[in-house]
Amino acid sequence: MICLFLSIFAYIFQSGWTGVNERTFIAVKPDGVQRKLVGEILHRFERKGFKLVGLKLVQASEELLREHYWDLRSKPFFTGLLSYMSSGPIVAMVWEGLDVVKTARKMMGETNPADSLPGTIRGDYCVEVGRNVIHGSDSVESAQKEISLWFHQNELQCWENSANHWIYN
Ligand code: DAT
Ligand code: MG
Repeated sequence: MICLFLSIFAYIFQSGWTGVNERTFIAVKPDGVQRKLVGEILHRFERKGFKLVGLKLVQASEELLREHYWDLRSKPFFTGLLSYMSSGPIVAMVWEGLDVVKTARKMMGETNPADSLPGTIRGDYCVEVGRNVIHGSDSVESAQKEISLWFHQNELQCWENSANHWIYN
């Protein structure tokens, strides 16, 4: 019930989610799906203690990808980025938890896998910037925009995590 109320509040006032209810948009890119990294990536976020609230396998349209990467439209790699991102299915996810946006970025590593530390997803599973297997929102504001771009409100689940008492004090 509280979850439903927060959901309606966040939707109407576009206030986003804060504290333990912060949300981020994570996507396993087509190379991550092809290379069978979906389970491993899900596993890392689950084990960390974040809560999964949305999950789907999608073939992204060019229109959606253009909007998703609109800030990068003037970059020389933009066209290549769109064709890479539309080259196969993507696993789109929404994860929830305290500081999830910043923490997910740390778990992912740097944009260029060569700069990513071992132990991060990009540090462990990829080599080139143009095939860096995962996307994660870079701020709470972009998370809000990306979640509403990739998911309908009714695709996000409100559920009580029975492990919450063991994750938050
Ligand atoms: P991030 O995905 O870490 O948020 P970004 O938003 O700057 O990085 O760029 C989006 C994606 O664009 C990135 O994951 C891979 C691609 N990209 C970025 N810089 C690139 C480059 N110099 N050459 C090729 N692709 C690049
Ligand atoms: Mg980015």
